[in-house]
Amino acid sequence: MRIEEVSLVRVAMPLVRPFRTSFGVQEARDVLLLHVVADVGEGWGECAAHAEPFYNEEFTESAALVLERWLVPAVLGVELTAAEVAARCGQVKGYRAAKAGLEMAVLDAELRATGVSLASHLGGERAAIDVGVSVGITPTIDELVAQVDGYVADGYRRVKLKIMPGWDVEPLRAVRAAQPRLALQVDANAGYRAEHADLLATLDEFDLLMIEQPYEPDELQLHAQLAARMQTPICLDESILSTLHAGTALDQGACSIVNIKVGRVGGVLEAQRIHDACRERGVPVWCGGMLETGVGRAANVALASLPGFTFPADISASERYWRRDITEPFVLSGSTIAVPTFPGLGVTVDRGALADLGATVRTSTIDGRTPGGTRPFQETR
Ligand code: SMG
Ligand code: MG
Repeated sequence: MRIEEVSLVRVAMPLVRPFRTSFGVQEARDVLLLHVVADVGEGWGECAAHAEPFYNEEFTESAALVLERWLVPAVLGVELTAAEVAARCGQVKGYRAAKAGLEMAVLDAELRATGVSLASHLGGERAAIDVGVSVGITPTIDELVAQVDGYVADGYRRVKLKIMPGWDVEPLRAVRAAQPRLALQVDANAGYRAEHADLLATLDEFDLLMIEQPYEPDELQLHAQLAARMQTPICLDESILSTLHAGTALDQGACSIVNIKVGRVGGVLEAQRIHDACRERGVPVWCGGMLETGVGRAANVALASLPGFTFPADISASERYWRRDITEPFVLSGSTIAVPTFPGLGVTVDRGALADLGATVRTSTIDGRTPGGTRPFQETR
């Protein structure tokens, strides 16, 4: 296909409730969507970067700038397939969430044009996926227990608690007491240091599915040391940026479970390769979340329908995040979410909702008068 126009759609979306992790609190998402118009039709993608560079280096403003200056010019007016987007963007180092958003939009256009859903394109095998909910750090332990009880009442059968030094053993003890049989796991977002190893080892008593990313992303050796002394499996999130990273971490014994996020690894196709590599080694994976809108959520749900995704995903129903999403909402059924079956991502972006939320749109197009020429980005709405 030939890409004729790319728009960056930026919209501030307030979260239903603030989400606190070991690195800070979020009350709204600075969302960046990609819209492409190709000769075969249109497609949408979502860049999963957040407003601040606290989860990883990338942040929305930086992703938008890199897209405008380098990534979009690398694909605009070019004849390509979605599978070639990553290579065309390869000169730019990093910025994986920006690349993932662009690839997603091109892939959506390609699959819509051929009438194939993303899930079937990737080799998905399930009509619905098991999901859980990720619960942020709350002002009090009572509020945490109340939130967890509420999500369990909604139907969620797996809960992930965010932990950090000073918010680990006590909150876990309270939640375990209230929910003795709940499938429970924790995520530290790299909040711990080597001196916390003894404390982390005591978390074995809570019968957790896994501990996610206790240490800094580069600390593979520390993770391996912890894994060797704990019964609870270690899962890596921030450490794994590629199939190569996944292989290295597994070889070193730094984890035995891998969290796969489309934005963190540079796109849904690299995410699929990590899944394949882990499956070949018999390593379970699961799909992480970055508080996506319906656009990114659709890609996550499709990905999580692949057979190697054996733990419940951090893909909750739309109402857990948004009062009004910008696509049709994903709804919970039991503790599952249905996999879209329509072509491409299988969701429709609600332009009216985007307008109501005050979205800004910047667009670059090919210049019909100059062979190979493009018009620079300008605000269009
Ligand atoms: O999308 O439900 C979601 C959020 C899941 O906890 C979640 N994501 O490290 O796994 C993680 C975090 C990253 C985002 S925290 C603001
Ligand atoms: Mg995580």
